[in-house]
Formats: sequence, C-alpha cells, structure tokens
Amino acid sequence: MKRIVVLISGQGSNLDAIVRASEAEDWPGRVVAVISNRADAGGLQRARAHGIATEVLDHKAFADRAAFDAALAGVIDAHSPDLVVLAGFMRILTPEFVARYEGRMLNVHPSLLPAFTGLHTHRRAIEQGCKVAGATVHFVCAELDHGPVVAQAVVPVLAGDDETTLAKRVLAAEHVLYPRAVGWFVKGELRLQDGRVTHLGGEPQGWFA
Ligand code: NHR
Ligand code: GAR
Repeated sequence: MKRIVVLISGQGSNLDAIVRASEAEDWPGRVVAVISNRADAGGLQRARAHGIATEVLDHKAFADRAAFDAALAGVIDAHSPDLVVLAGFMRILTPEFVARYEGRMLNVHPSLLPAFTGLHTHRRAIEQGCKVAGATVHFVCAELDHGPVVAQAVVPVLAGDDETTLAKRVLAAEHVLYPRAVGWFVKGELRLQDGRVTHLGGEPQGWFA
C-alpha cells in the first residue's frame, strides 16, 4: 500500500474527493495523515470523519520559512509517505523542502498552467477576458507553480461569471481531476522524464470537464 500524506489549509474538498476515490476504487494507496498549517481548517474535520490521523503545524509559530519547513518535513516523515499531496495548501515551500520530496509531491493549482501562476487566478482570468479556465495537477518543483504537468481539466468562462462562480466550476473539475491523477501515481502508471509526465497506459491527461 502506498502511503499518502495530504497537506491542507482550508476546507479540504479535494482531500475528501481523494479519500473517497481511494476507498471506492480500492487503490493500492491510502491517505494516512492530513496536516494543516491552520487549526481552523475545515478539512481536519473531514479527515477525522474518515478516521485519518490529523496534525496541525502553525506556520506563525516559526521564525522563518526554513524553520517551518524543517518542522513540517519532520511531521510528514513520521508517517513515511510515498506521496505528499498539496490540496489547497497555502504556504510557499522552500527549495530544500521541495528537493526532499522531488518526484513524489503533487499540487493542484486552480488555473491552466503556465497561465496564472500564484494567487487570485479566477479574478485574473476573468479580467483578461479568458473564455476557458481550469485546473492543473503538477509535480511540485522549487519554482512556484512550474512543476511538470500531470493532468489538466478545462471549464468554460461564462458571460456574467464572477470570481465565486468560476471558482466553483473549477473546483468541481478538480474533484475529478485530482483523484484521477493521484490514483495514477499510486498505481505506478506515471512516468516523469525530462520534465514531462506521461501516463504509461496512454490515458488522456487533459479533458473538458
Ligand atoms: N511551493 C513550491 N516551492 N512550489 C510550488 O509549486 C508550490 C509551493 C507551495 C504551494 C500551491 C500554490 C497554488 O497551487 C503551492 C505550490 C500558496 C501561494 C502563496 O502565495 C502561492 C501558490 C500556492 C500556494 N502563499 C502565501 C505565502 O506567503 C500565503 C498566502 C496565504 O496564506 O493566503 O506563502 O496556487
Ligand atoms: C482549490 O481550488 C485549489 O486549487 C486551490 O484552493 C482550493 C482548495 O479547495 N489552491 C490554491 O489556491 C493554492 N494556492 P479545498 O480546500 O476545498 O480542496
């Protein structure tokens, strides 16, 4: 069984989607721990409801990013993960931390990368007049939102959309996208080579949600 540790900061709806898929599809992988940098993250309750161990590590209790990341690595490694999953985790990670989990840490980002790295992706897509938006699952590398792309889902931007309505549509797409990508990883179906990710069975890695 592959051991998955999930990092969250918020409501944890992607966490929930991943846990449900892992059980329903009987993956050779399970979420063994959920770690939040915020004690009030709703995802902690969801994790407990599934009987999953939870930990809180408040970044504000540390002098700097390096100190927080070192402590975070300690908490993660205590669970011996094969895969670390960022699911709405809102702290930028240091290059040292990222190197430790190279090739075994995934993130979901709410845009079609390489467009709109960073924050406020939905607002920026609407401001730019984009007609499609979406979400990307990528391996995490030191440069923010620049890691090798595993999968992408596209949704329309509709006339009259605001940040909230677009975010909702993208999030629904993430709930299909992220479990699928994590499932591929735990089944050993992904190959990462020369900064590109291919699905060994030839499954489509991009689609319209
Ligand atoms: N770290 C590295 N090195 N590389 C990535 O690709 C990362 C990462 C850490 C998090 C998620 C990411 C996203 O999907 C992620 C990818 C937080 C921020 C941010 O600016 C940006 C991108 C992402 C996550 N965080 C502020 C900070 O100072 C805090 C914002 C807040 O607390 O609300 O860390 O979008
Ligand atoms: C998701 O839309 C995710 O893509 C985004 O936050 C939401 C988390 O939802 N991530 C980021 O913006 C990272 N900077 P969730 O907590 O319900 O999974």
